[in-house]
Amino acid sequence: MTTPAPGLASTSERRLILAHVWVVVLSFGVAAGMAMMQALSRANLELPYRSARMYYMSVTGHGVLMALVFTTFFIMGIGYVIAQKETGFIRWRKFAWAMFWLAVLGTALAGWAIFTFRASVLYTFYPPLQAHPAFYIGLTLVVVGSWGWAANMIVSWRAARRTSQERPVSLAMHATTVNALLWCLATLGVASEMLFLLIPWSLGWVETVDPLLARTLFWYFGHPLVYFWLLPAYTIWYTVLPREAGGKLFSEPLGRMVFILFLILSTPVGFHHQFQDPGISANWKMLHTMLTMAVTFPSLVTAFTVCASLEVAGRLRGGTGLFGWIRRLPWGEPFVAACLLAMLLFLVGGFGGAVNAAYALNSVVHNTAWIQGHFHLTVGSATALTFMGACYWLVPKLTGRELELRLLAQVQPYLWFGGMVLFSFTNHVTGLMGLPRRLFETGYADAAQAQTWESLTSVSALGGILLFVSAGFFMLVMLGTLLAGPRKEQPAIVWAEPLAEPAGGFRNGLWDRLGLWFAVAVLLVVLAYAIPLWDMLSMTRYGSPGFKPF
Ligand code: HAS
Ligand code: CU1
Repeated sequence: MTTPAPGLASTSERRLILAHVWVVVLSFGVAAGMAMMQALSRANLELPYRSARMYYMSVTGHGVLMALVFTTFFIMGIGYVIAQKETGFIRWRKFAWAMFWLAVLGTALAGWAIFTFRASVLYTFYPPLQAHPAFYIGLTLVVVGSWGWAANMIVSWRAARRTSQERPVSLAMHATTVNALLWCLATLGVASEMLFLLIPWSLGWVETVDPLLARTLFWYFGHPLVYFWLLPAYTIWYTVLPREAGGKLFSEPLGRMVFILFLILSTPVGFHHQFQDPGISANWKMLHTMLTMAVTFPSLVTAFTVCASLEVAGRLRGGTGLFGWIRRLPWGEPFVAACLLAMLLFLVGGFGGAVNAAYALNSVVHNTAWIQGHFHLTVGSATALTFMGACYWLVPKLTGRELELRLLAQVQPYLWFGGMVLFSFTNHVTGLMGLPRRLFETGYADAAQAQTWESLTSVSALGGILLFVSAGFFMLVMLGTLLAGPRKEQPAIVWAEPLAEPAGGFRNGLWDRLGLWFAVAVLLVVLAYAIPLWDMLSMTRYGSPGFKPF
């Protein structure tokens, strides 16, 4: 191992973080390859091996690897970086390794079930589609591994608090701890779904499963899951981007507030994925809608704060006039470009989210290609592109090696942006034209309606090709840097400075009381879920046997 950036982790700590990075890079590579096949398949191109069985296996593999594995391992890795910087070392190192290997084992089990065609149930694994028990047990192990990480973040936060009673922990530590708390609360839903419903059912201990209850427990988890993906991207936008772009963070207290609002508002909103489900009364759907509208607020504050920070950067770099500062931002820096382009795509994806959350509009877009357009702009861009950019920033610091193939790293975010524009925008439009999501055969035997969206599915496939090339560039840069980048001392990690000291100075304030806010979050969850869940458990329930159509 070479000398890392000053102040960054001992050799064994870097090994732990780099182990996470390896899983990130490899899972991303496999998932990106499958995505390309799917995009071409949906354009009805005759490919070798094209079949419904192959398609649903591939969509499951892509969804699980991208949404559950790539993201979770990145989030754990960056969390360790933050905790180590905050407190000087990573706590419970052996336990952290054990949790890492548990999550890897879980990924391997689920991967085996998927790639041997035993789990074509898509990443939301809705019953009555039924998978091999290894799939459910594997994913449960990934979650248990991530609980070990969450405990580590919370303990590190407490240690940092103890050493500095007066001054709050850094915004980065605050944010990663909030994300860990949010994760603990959210995963209760999926853990109960797995333990009480899906695992016993897949093992044959019970004959039937209640799809409505399972979906409800899934979405109790599924919505905060999207913020579990988003908050690390926001953490990077608040604490790394302003400085790398040459400026300062516009307001630190606003950042602290934003993460707390996510902690309390992320979970009690899951019914916005179930507007079209029977068995949940309109009143509860209404409450969840209102809370969904509320949870867009911290994102709007983020749009403002991050934009203001970028304006500071652009002006410090000599930008003038109304928009001159935008041109002055370092668009050629791979990390900065990835973040800026991710943000631009998220602007569109976020507003699409507000459309989804409106009941009447949801009935138009639900289960159409619009939804896959939406989530490729959010998790597929805001999150994934920011994480890729963060790898360009972080991996050289971890390895003490320069970024290899820098030109490819500079081009890669633009290719992703272009690919996503072609892919996601056309998916929004074809969705409005009635094209269902998750459909293998989009041609409907040349039906007239299907012909109207045909040219657009080809544009979307073209987007898929650009995304594939972009993913290939990312892989080459990462593998090159990890294995062969030229050795050179790297600058230390320094969080973005705030533009001005907060009024009243840097002191622990209301937003730093994580225990209090966690209690508020639990209370809101009970309010939003206790009665509808009780109703669901007490109504006459009709279970379903399992189905394995593919
Ligand atoms: Fe969503 C479905 C509502 C955000 C992910 N969402 C999904 C699914 C996924 C997903 C994966 O209400 C599909 C699930 C499935 O498979 O069935 N979503 C929302 C709302 C928001 C939202 C209201 N979603 C996300 C994020 C995700 C994500 C974030 C992942 C990371 N979503 C829904 C609904 C459904 C749904 C329904 C169900 C649909 C159905 O019927 O099935 C909001 O949180 C969004 C708020 C965001 C904004 C944008 C803020 C913009 C920022 C960027 C600033 C950029 C600047 C540019 C300033 C309001 C922060 C600066 C640049 C310069 C160059 C200067
Ligand atoms: Cu959601």
